[in-house]
Formats: sequence, C-alpha cells, structure tokens
Amino acid sequence: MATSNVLELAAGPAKDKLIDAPMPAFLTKIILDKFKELHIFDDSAHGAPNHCLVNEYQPGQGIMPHEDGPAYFPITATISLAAHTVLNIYKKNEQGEREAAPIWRILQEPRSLLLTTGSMYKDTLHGISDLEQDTDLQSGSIANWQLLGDKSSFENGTADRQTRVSLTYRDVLKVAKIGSALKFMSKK
Ligand SMILES: O=C(O)CCC(=O)C(=O)O
Repeated sequence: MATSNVLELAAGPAKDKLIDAPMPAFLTKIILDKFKELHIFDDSAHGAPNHCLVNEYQPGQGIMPHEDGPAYFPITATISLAAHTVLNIYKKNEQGEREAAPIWRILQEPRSLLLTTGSMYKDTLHGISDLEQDTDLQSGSIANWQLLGDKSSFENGTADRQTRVSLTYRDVLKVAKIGSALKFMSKK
C-alpha cells in the first residue's frame, strides 16, 4: 500500500513513552482553545493533547487498517485539511482479527474534525484505502452523510482525491522528561 508522509510533533512515543517537548505554536494556537471550548480532552490524562501526528496523503496514498492502541488516552481528534478522505472502520471477529470489509465509511470533509473514542477507539480498526478516487458516496454507504457540512462536492457520488493533510491530536499517557528519557532510550 502507498502510505502517507508522516511528521510527528512533539517527539513521538518511544516504547510508548513521549519525550516531553512543546508542540510548535502553529499546531496549538486556536486549535487547543477550540478543543477546550468543546471539552474534548477534559477527562484525558493531561487534560489536553500532548502529541500531534501530521500526515500528508497524495492521491493514491492511504494508511493500513490499524488500532491506535493503549499508549494514548482513548480519544483521538483528527483535523482534515485541504481535501476530503474516506476513513474505513473495521470490526474484529470473535478471534480478534480484522473483518475483511469495513462496517462503516466516514467521509471526512476538508476543515472537519473527527473524534474517535469509546468503543470505536477500543474495539475497531481504521484505515484509508490507497485510491485516486472515492466512489459510492451517498447516504446509504457513508455513515456520517447526514452530518456533512457541504454535500454539494459529493453529489455525483464520486470525488477525486487531492493532497490532504491530517493533524491527529492525542494525549500520550506516559511522558518522560528529557534526562530520564535519554536513560530510558539507552536501556536495551
Ligand atoms: O490521517 C488520518 O486521517 C488517519 C491517521 C491515523 O489513522 C493515525 O494516525 O493513526
């Protein structure tokens, strides 16, 4: 699968631990205030996100189905910029394996915010197919069709992928100060 280009800010979790570093202002200004206003991270370990993953997807690029896992407080806030995408949500079968077909498709509009929490966070996987065009965009197949801000771009049921940037904010549970992180990273 063709995957996105990824930039991790602040320093990414190593062995599930985040090395404490401030996020750059362009990722916090306005956005963190908006999160506060919406009470998104009120109950999380640090009361605010401490980590942001920046992904850039060219048309034809996606991300393999995966779970975000226990290193983070179980809420993810994803802002889509510049273009839409379709996020596929997969359930697990009784053996805990991912089912082949997605159970839901979520259309993420440019400038939209998607929150993943509760059983969606814990019990499902998510991924983006490596397509140049999304098809079958209509109320019967898009789970959030009624919530879309502007359906006009999708009215003929297809939409070409354009370069999309996503900002994925999370609260990493374990945070290490730089001194202790260096010790911790040198341990095998
Ligand atoms: O770019 C996106 O919208 C999805 C990113 C994602 O699934 C992840 O960072 O775990």
